[in-house]
Amino acid sequence: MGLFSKKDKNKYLHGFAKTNDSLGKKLKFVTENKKQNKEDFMEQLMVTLIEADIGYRTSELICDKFFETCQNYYYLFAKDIMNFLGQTFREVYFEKPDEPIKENPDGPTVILMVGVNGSGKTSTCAKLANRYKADGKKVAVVAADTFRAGATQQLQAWADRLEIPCIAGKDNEDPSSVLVKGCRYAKENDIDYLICDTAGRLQNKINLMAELEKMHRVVAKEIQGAPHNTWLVLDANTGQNGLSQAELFNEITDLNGIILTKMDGTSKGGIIIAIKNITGLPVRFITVGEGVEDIQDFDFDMYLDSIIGELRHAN
Ligand SMILES: Nc1nc2c(ncn2[C@@H]2O[C@H](COP(=O)(O)OP(=O)(O)OP(=O)(O)O)[C@@H](O)[C@H]2O)c(=O)[nH]1
Ligand SMILES: [Mg+2]
Repeated sequence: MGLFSKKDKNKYLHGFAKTNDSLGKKLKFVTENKKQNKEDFMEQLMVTLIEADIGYRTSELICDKFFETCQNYYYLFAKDIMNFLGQTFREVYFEKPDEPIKENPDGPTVILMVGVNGSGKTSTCAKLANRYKADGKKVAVVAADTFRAGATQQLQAWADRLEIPCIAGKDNEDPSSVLVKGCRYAKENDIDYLICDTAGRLQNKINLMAELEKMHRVVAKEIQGAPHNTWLVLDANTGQNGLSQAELFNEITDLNGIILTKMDGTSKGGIIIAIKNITGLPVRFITVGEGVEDIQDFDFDMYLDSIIGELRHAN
């Protein structure tokens, strides 16, 4: 576990505590209930997975794969079942390997944050900015949410606290024009990471698609390959609705990652496996609180360990 300090590990456990409480404990109950027959077991497993927001399609896939492995054995201890389940989660998650996060070797790396209202875009911009700054990088944020009154001020306040530049426009200015300003500032000032906040307004698919397309087009003109990363910010508490959001945004724009927010408040951590399995999009980061440091890299093995680790190693 070299990647994580003990402090990080505790934070991780905190982020998945509720998922561990629900999914982990229910799986424990299902696997330790020895009186049931195979059909009952599989049914209970399916229900438990669906309740953890793994979704019907992905839960069915997990159950099928798991059943294939188990049928080769006459008797399995609860610990073995848990290990096979962990292995199945892993297989399903990594069916499509995670692409590494894109970096621009020749100038600013541009990150565009998109997502619906209140999902956590603005605060995640600040958390990411803080994180890159702590790594010694030059960071700036762009307030391209010109739609909601007060949105620019909100990002500006974070930027002031972090002592980083915030490039902003006027209320109702075209967000793409603010992005252009941000890109120009980044090039002129040798910025390493330009993190762009966008509006979370709910609008129809056609308008949203047109707006996101324009944003991509204008930044690509300013900086080669930009935006290098377009991340969908999803509130983990929204469950299966989050999965629909991921499918919709993935269809209408060129996403290459997900940031799952508010993991501290949900027991539905199974959504991570569903999103990856259905959309192929990797979870890049999770956020686990409102503080600027409450952001973690997503690490699948750490995640698995947080939810079913104890059960896999139990005697
Ligand atoms: N507990 C908890 N709260 C969070 C987390 N991330 C964001 N929040 C809170 O969620 C609320 C919305 O966050 P914002 O960052 O303003 O969300 P947004 O997507 O920018 O919202 P709009 O600009 O209105 O679309 C704020 O109160 C945040 O403090 C998290 O990881 N945990
Ligand atoms: Mg916002």
